[in-house]
Amino acid sequence: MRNPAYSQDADLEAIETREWLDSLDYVLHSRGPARAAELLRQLDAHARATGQPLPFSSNTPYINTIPADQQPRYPGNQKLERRIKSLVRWNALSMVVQANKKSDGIGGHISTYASAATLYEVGYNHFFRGRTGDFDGDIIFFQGHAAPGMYSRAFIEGRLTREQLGNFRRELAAGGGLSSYPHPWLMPDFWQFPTVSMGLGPIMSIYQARFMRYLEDRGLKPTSDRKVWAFLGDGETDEPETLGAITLASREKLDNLIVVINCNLQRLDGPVRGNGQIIQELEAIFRGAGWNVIKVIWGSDWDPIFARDTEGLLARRLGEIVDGQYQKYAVESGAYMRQHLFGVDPRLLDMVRDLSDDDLKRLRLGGHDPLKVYTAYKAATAHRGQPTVILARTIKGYGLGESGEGKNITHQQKKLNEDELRAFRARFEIDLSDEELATSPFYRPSDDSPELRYVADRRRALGGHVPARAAGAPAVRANLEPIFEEFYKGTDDRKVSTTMVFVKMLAKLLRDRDIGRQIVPIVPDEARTFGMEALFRQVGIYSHVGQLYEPVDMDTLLYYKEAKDGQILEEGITEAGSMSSFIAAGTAYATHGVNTIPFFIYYSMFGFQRIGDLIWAAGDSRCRGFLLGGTAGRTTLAGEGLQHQDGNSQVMALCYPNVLSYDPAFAYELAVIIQEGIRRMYGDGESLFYYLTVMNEAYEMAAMPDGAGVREGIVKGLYRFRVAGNTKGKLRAQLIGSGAILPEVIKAQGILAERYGVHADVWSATSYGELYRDGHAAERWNMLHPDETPRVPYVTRCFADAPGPIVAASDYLKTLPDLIDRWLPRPLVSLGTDGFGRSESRASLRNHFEVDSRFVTLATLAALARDGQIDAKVVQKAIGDLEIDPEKVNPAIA
Ligand SMILES: Cc1ncc(C[n+]2csc(CCOP(=O)(O)OP(=O)(O)O)c2C)c(N)n1
Ligand SMILES: [Mg+2]
Repeated sequence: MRNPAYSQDADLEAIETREWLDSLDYVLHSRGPARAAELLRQLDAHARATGQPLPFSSNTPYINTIPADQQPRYPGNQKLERRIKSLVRWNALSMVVQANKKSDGIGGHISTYASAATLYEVGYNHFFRGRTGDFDGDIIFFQGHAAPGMYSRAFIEGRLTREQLGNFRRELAAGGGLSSYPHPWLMPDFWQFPTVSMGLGPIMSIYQARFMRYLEDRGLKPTSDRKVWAFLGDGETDEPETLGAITLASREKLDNLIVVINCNLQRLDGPVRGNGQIIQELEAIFRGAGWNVIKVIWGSDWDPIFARDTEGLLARRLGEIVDGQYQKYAVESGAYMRQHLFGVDPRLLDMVRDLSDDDLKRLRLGGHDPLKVYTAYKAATAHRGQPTVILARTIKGYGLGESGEGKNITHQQKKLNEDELRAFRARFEIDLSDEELATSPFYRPSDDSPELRYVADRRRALGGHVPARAAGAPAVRANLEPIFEEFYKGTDDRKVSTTMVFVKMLAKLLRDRDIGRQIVPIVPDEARTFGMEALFRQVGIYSHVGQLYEPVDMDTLLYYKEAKDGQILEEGITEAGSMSSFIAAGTAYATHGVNTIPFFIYYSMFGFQRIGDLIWAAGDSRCRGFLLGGTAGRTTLAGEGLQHQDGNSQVMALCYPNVLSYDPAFAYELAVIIQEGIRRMYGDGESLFYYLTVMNEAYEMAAMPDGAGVREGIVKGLYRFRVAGNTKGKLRAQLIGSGAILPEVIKAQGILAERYGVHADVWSATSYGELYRDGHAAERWNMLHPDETPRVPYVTRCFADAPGPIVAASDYLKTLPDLIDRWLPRPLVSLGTDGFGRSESRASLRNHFEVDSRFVTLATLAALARDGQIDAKVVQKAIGDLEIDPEKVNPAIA
């Protein structure tokens, strides 16, 4: 350990330091902090102008940002609040202990909440505002692993029953249970945001705070002082999503955002930064990014010690100690701390001479001291012009004593033996007898006890309970037929892509008098890729400050227009950020009582594959809206190569229970699906969202075929697009195509008829996913209802009387068409794009992946031969005629 008095010229240096400090004190007192800051700035500039290499640091000393003499008075009854906090602590612990007694291995976390209890309780008693008639309440992202504490709080507030608490992590138990973590999907009246996949809460909170500004600036909500609070772990800051968007928050001056990082210096396996200091690291990052940083490191017990530190020795000493060592102090005795922390310098020892070893052991950290936490929260809520991060130091497993406080295993701690429970009871003064303790029962005093009356009073004063998820916003007009009608007609010989069609639809929706204002277009720097630049001018790009510069293209029609009431969220190159905006907009009906309709269009390969976990969180959040995978398809995107060519997303989308995924080929399909989506999500209020792939290949848009069942089929996932020219012919087949591969299938229909006398019907499969879900739903129902008339899957009904082999071609993995195989009358032949992409032309790619009209033709002939309807020689000859190389490489492994 280094001795702070290391210099030989220590005395001289001390005098010199004193002189400088005195000068600074003089300026501070006589001229104020602004002048002092200006002098420091000039000193720094002067020193740097000499060319000397001066180290840069954006750190402040390892002490509290707000000094003790600037603390406000604590407004609450600290004694009662401590009692309440102890009750919440007890029941949180009891929930986990009981759950694991009943069912070994059911899991749960004790130590996260144990370290964060004060951070939450000060919030519950003084800051977190609930929803009232004219105020929507604060928005709080709770740390996922602290969930037992929130349930316990809700129990004390009388919102949850003993039975519910007893069924923590047993959601399927009789009487209902509580989900392990915050899940709006599972507890839609309680949780607002899913946070437990680490890193997602922080990034979602930033975009939520920005979306609130967007709603206000666009006049969709009146301006308010609602706050977004985000609670996270210090280990969680290693996730790229946690820190990846913090400059957005400072750039946008989001002073409605307060992030509280519980710096217990530990994560799951051990210390977050054993050999460093996570608080200092985070301080530098956030200060560098332009945030207001408030460090809450030391509790009030330390104030008198710091008062003796006139030379800054203690602050310096504390700044030298690495986190692994701090953790050691948390588990060691006071004597150890005296010897190792203070013992390096007699002057430091002198500062604590009147404290016993027990006193030293009991010195509280900032994050466990309500006054320090209150001080930080108060300053954060009053701060203007910047977001605030509070770095609060705590001990993981605080109060668990020998059994877990500060231990490396504490994160996994789920059980406490009787001695440990007794120690906990004593420490937090819980009124339970020894006999009672054995079962670690839930404990709640009567409603008219001083504690519960206080709780009720505080919550009433703050507007009601949190967390609480409200549902509902006024429904959106369901009939959008006039907007979409024009797309039912074909384009004759004009070639357009489905992306162009989509952009046109979006432009029309934006212009609509009724719902135009509610549309939220979101792009991650790809608007030009999708030909959306006309929208820049039409509705503007959102910017809280408007446009402070003259855009270079000002003299053009489609200039880059930023505006305070701009409607497009142009997020820059961040799919994760865009998705967070999508979630904010798609859940605004619950968070803000406003039905905003997000359309997030992106390079399809960078969606499910890259930000799948955020899409999962959107599902959990009961999000609504449209995801559009642009430039989709493995062979549709020419020239780009394997990083961009998406043959995956339609398959991946299937994993998301409330995502409806479609691969439309024509404008009318897109029109029907979007209309249906708006009706279901915003008319009927269903909690689902859509994934639509749109392509950049231009071809003629067919007109919507006449006939009943086409619209229904588009929505259900399959309909007959075109019947064979000759349905009486001997050789028949059924061809299924989807998306940009449908035109290839239509072409194959012609080749088969003209050259091989095979008369095929063509089907458009808009959604294999929906067909798969429908098929399984029918099967399941039949299994459970053996004596009733069996249900027949929709796809089975479609092909009931359809003759000939069934061949499907898709721009996605073969597994996608294979999904419906079991419900077909004959085995499906599927063509798809398994394998890595290539930089090539569309035609070469479709040859390589074997999905063009030639391969659809060949596959059909091969299937007819398989069924004994034609001779193998015909197939052999076709291979030559179609110029197919039978020895070509297998694309699936190439
Ligand atoms: C994306 C993700 N990866 C891993 C985990 C598993 N996990 C749960 S808690 C935890 C450690 C949390 O440490 P920290 O953020 O410091 O929180 P603390 O409990 O210390 O407050 C880990 C790794 C997770 N929940 N999410
Ligand atoms: Mg931690």
